[in-house]
Amino acid sequence: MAILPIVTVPDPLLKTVSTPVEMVDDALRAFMNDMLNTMYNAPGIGLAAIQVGRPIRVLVMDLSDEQTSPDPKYYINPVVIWTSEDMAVYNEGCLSVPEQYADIERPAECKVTYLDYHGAEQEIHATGLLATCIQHEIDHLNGIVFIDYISTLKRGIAVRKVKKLVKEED
Ligand code: GNR
Ligand code: NI
Repeated sequence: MAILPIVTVPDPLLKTVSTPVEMVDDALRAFMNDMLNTMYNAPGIGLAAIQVGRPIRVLVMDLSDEQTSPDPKYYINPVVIWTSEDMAVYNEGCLSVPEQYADIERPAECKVTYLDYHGAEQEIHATGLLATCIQHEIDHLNGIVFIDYISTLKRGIAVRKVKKLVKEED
């Protein structure tokens, strides 16, 4: 299993609208496991394929804490079919915007349809952190990063800090 390089802002790849997956096969499953490995290594709780440079509508997630056993989740071609009227605020971060955080308001609950690891159709009613995280990840599939919701001034500061961080890495 590989650890893939993570794309960071302001890479224009992150603005890409990703394309639906046509077939859930072993090659896709191997890629999704590379994504999970990359996510665990970072570490993070979710990852969209575009964050490792592949513009396809695939997400992986694991919301288990360090105490409990791993709980990897795979979401292929996810579609939000319902959102609650009540909203929730969460202090979000993103592996593509390392070390930057902002309070983001989103629907507190949502229903999502998707294909699972085996290509079977599924539907979930997400609440709490799952609702926040899955909306954050589906935003990535549509070329949206959480800092797109904050002021232009704050976004500029965040992007500048990430550029500096990335530059100091090499
Ligand atoms: O690891 C992550 N943590 C997180 C925290 C609050 C809201 C969303 C997230 S997702 C993020 C990983 C990531 O960048 N996924 O796209
Ligand atoms: Ni993210």
